[in-house]
Amino acid sequence: ELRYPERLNCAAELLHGPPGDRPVFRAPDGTTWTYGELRSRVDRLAHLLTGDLGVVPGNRVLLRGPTTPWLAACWLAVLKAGAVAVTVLAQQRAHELSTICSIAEVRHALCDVRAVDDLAKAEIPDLKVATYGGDSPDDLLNRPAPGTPYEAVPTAADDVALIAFTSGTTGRPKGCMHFHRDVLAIADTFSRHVLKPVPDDVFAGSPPLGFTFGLGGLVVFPLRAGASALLLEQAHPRQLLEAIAKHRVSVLFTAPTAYRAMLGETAGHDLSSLRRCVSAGENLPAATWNAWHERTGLRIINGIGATELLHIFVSAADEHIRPGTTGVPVPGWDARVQDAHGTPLPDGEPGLLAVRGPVGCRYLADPRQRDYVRDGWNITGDTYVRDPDGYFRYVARADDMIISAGYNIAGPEVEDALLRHPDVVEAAVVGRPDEARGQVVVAYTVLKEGAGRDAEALRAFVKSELAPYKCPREIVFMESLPRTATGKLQRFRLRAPAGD
Ligand code: 3SK
Repeated sequence: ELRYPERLNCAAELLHGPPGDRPVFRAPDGTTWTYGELRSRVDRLAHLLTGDLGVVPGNRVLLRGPTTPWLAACWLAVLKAGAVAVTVLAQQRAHELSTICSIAEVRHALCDVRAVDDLAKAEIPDLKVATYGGDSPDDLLNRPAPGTPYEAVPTAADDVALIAFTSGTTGRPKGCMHFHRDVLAIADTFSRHVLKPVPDDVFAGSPPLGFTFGLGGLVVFPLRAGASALLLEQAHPRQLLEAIAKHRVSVLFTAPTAYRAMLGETAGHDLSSLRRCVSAGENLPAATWNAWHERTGLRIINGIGATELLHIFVSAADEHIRPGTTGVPVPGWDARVQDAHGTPLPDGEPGLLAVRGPVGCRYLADPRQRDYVRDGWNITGDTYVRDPDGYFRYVARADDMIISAGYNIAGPEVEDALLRHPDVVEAAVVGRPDEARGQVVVAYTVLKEGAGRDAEALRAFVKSELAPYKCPREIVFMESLPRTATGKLQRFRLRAPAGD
């Protein structure tokens, strides 16, 4: 069981450990910050926040900007000052920012000078914005500030440290409140027991800090281990490959689609520094796991996490990995499969994944809390099967099951089959309403550059891999698939009738 003191400031806790001359953040241009430099920059920022900007403990502070050491330092300073970080995504526009600020009652913002336009257009009453990274004397980093240490606000372990917004794959954003102890708990469960980082590790990856997958993987886990992180403003697959080779990255966090996209481009890139590859954010198809293993010799650590629960709660590493499954509950977490009434189901039967552990879902002023937490279990909205050996196998998002002529068809199983075809780069399979069959299976695919669009050949391939009733009735070729800002597939947009 995890035990934290009653008074706990997670930012102070993450910052205090390693020697001052150890590297902590790296940028693509070679700039390196040491732990000592980070500590003094965070303290300077905390003085400015609580002095010039008038932030007091409990205030919610919006953070917006590309993934840089300064964004990470601002996040730590907000928490060290006892305020609450609301980190948003670069892709979120004025309207979304207004909604988030209204739900979270945000009155202060720290914004990278390059990302201020949308914030300026947003309608946010009484918002005080301070930019960082610019030339103006008004810019936060150019203002005079005490060079003295800033004493961390002695927050309670269960004071709110951050509010992470999720819109899932559709709907009004929900703000998930997380405590100071939650931030340490994700490091002391998944990172400590599954990832097992060492101080010489160099972390890098594509998820932004506004997505808790990235916050954990690029800030919380490296700091808790006394390691360092390369923070990339641009992290498309090719840039990731270049960065891994150039900066000797050893721990990689990215999503299944990025692993798949990197596969086509690994030639000529030295990946010998990599020792850990983590995949989450979406289901990792077995085809992608196998292809990555064949190409690199590395075994991807698959995981399922949720913004509601801050990070990963089912996973496996090393010899415990079973390709095609997500893994087992991370030490400290409990998981089961249950029916819609909350009754546990026997192994082998698909049902709703329910989890409980050191972090729970706490939506800010949102009635959907009642649906997510039932009888102390968090219901993630995923359909899973628990195998007799205790491994959890992803089936589909609960609302992504297709029922066609009485057959239950899991879209991801058909996607996995399509991805085994050498020409297919991405696939999304949905049900389309049909008078005779209830629904029919439709596949949306993205092909490798130069591959011929032969739907019949692809259908024949799927029929050779799966029972024929699972074969898509129609195959639609796309240039790209619709995704959320965090890279999750928006199946609802594919299900919508044309023109929506
Ligand atoms: O969305 C997810 O699957 C996820 C994974 C890891 C950590 C956090 C999140 C939200």
